[in-house]
Amino acid sequence: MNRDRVAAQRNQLARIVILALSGMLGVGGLCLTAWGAKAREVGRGWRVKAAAAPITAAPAAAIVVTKTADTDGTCQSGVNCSLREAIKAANAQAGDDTINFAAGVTGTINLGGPLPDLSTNIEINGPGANLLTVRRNTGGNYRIFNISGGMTVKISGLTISNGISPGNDGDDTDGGGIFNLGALTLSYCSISDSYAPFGGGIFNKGAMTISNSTISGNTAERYGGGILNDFFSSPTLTITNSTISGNQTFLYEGGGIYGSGTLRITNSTISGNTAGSRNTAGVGGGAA
Ligand SMILES: [Ca+2]
Repeated sequence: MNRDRVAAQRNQLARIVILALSGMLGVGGLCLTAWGAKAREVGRGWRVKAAAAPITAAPAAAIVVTKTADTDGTCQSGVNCSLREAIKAANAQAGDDTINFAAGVTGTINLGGPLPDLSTNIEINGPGANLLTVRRNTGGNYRIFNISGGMTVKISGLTISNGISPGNDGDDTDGGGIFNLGALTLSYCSISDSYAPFGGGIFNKGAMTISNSTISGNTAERYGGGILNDFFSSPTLTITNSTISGNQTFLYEGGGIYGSGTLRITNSTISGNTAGSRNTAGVGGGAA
């Protein structure tokens, strides 16, 4: 049986199905999709034509980081570009962005100051949490990543470490490693050794998904040593295949996670977290 005959039989079959549906629904001029072809009533007969490919804008080329040095100049993608310069370039250019790392960009990015907020839709694809760390080094107290409201951000394959929330008032007290106002997906990441009064590792005020990641060794003075899902803004947090361990609060609940809003945890380990001495609600050190 040749291809033309197969196609003819499929078209005939599509016609029968469509006619049957048209009859059932009593609808003429019905448009249905069958076997990837769009059938349309034309006059008294049927014509089957291939569906046109959707028209989409070409995605911007990925910005490629080439070094661990935290320089603050202009990114020459794939040639001479730091993570800081790549984020600046992504924020400055229209459209969604992707940041990749050239082969051999491994070890530690020691930051000399806060990175620009992630204020564009962006995907940052690290080489692996065991291969590349981004950490606060000099330049005062700051978080590692701030995700602006309304942005869709994906971060994978990085260790994010040693962040400290920048101040003692309002949102500045929230989130030592990451402060999320957008839609953030973290995968294959490690968030470690960070500090804030609220949400030592992560403070989530948006929509957040964490998978295949480790949140460890973070400290909050008050609530949510590892993660605080904000009290007031009804955030959503979904955690799968991850480990929340060795985090602590000095004072109140949620050594590992303090979960208000919507919190879903599946197939994850929450262990060895401790909550503070004024934990009068008697909630354990894990998820509160
Ligand atoms: Ca952009």
